[in-house]
Amino acid sequence: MIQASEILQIHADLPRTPSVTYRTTSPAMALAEAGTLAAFGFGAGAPDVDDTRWLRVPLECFDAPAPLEVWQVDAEVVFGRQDNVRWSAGGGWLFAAIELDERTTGGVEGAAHQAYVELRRFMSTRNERYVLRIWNYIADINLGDGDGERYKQFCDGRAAGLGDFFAEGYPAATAIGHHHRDPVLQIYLLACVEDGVAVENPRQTSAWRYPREYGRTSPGFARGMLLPARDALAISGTAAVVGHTSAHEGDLEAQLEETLLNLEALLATADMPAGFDTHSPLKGYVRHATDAAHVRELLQRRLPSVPVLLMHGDVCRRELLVELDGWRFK
Ligand code: 3EB
Repeated sequence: MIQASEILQIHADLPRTPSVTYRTTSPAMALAEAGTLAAFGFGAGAPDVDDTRWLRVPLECFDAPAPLEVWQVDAEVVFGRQDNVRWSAGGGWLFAAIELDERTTGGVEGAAHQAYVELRRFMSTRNERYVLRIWNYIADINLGDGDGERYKQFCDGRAAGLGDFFAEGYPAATAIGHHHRDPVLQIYLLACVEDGVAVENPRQTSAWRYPREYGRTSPGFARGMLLPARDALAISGTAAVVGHTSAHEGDLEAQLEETLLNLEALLATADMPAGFDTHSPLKGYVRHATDAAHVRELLQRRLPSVPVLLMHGDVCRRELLVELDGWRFK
């Protein structure tokens, strides 16, 4: 018979959920703090720091100065590099990142293929077997038409590189277009020694079931992922997609409202507290820089007290003007 004390023990052994904060500090300060697993700088102004836990994300932030994003665990952190993959680990958690220049891979499909092959090969050497959350930042994501659109080429390469890696279930994910002058594909992930619980959104068709019109290869991602300790939800890139259809073409405000309805439905499905507050850092990706002030004002009104980083980024469907992702901590 299992004793209550053993159940508590099992629970206590689960990796403690990392913290995610946005703050105005220097990379050196953030990286020197105990338990820093990763720190992110945004845009061309982010400094180059020789530490595998530091990542410069090729998206411009509309806040000046751009805050850093910092991930911290309650443990010692070790870090290193293996071929093109830089990584750090501690407390049962793993951060891994890869950046490939498409000019060395023959385009975006080749870059996605190679990046996922390398990430997969690296993951096979690790105890943190469960990839719970992935971010993909892609140059000129909406360039090209129909099946030739670069996002669709990315999806083809990603699926080919992954093979059966996510056969047991997809992680939560984001895929956003960047405007960096170099055609770099950047992918980073958070993995854990324990599995999470994938959550789908009752308002949205699961991405892997999207019909053919959205491309040869359906994107493989879950709408959200509960971390093993069940006290945090990783929220995938979420836009005004209802069923599988883009809603409110050309109407920024209506798209944002629809996105918030999607997020509320996701929280309810995940059994997380309703609404967003100081414990739910979010990112907003805005297609047109001229919409940034409007999006900031709408979010301040609708989600007061929520830490939001507003970034210049393109949603993978060209009719979509804004997307949100982030975290809901209990
Ligand atoms: C959507 O709802 C928006 O290709 O990994 C969101 C999150 C989107 C992840 C991906 C794509 C991806 O379909 C697009």
